Amino acid sequence: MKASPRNYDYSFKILLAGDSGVGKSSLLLSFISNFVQDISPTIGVDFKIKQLSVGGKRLKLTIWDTAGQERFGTVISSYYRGAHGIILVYDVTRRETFTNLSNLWAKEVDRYSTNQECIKILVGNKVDRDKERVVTREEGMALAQEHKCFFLECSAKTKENVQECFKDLTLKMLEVPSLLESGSVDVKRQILKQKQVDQMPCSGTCCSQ
Ligand SMILES: Nc1nc2c(ncn2[C@@H]2O[C@H](COP(=O)(O)OP(=O)(O)OP(=O)(O)O)[C@@H](O)[C@H]2O)c(=O)[nH]1
Ligand SMILES: [Mg+2]
Repeated sequence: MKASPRNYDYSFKILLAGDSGVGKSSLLLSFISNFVQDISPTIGVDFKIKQLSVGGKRLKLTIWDTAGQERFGTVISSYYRGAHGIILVYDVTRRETFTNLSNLWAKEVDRYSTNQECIKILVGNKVDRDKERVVTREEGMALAQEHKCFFLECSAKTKENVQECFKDLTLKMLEVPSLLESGSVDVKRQILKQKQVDQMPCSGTCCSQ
């Protein structure tokens, strides 16, 4: 058996953070599939893989999603470890989700993320509920500037700016040499692993002639 051809140039780990109910899983689902549905709160940690081409590069994105509530210490550090990109999400209709980003989430990111140059994007979700909006775009932009994040407002429900969110993030990651280096190390590791599997002596009857 031959090693499977390498079908991506970089492998990146992206994660979603923010309060419960802000729409992290909905954003992920909206990005991954065309199907937008009402979903239940996340329990534990989940991840999805998406391959796409951005800026002429073939990327494999592993996007991690976890519960905004009830998280456990040991899980948190492995969740953040090695992340190349972090999406910090708040709900534009719930101010506490916005203030918690500074009070809680940004601190957690600083404490646990291991890539000094990882790219962060602040996302104000649920802009389709404009009448209920309590956090202005200007406030979002100011917070993003304070925490050295990029900024975007979007709606997982209408899909407005969802593709852009992930695309902008990956484009920025592709500009950072240290992230490219660790992203391609991961690719090399995967190829090596595949080769080792392919070279393993066959234990079945297929080679016994
Ligand atoms: N109107 C509107 N509702 C949304 C949007 N995004 C998510 N929702 C709804 O908000 C609720 C919470 O969404 P989730 O995606 O489960 O939120 P979460 O951040 O993953 O929550 P946890 O898993 O508990 O951390 C669901 O009822 C979604 O349908 C949006 O852009 N617009
Ligand atoms: Mg969720």
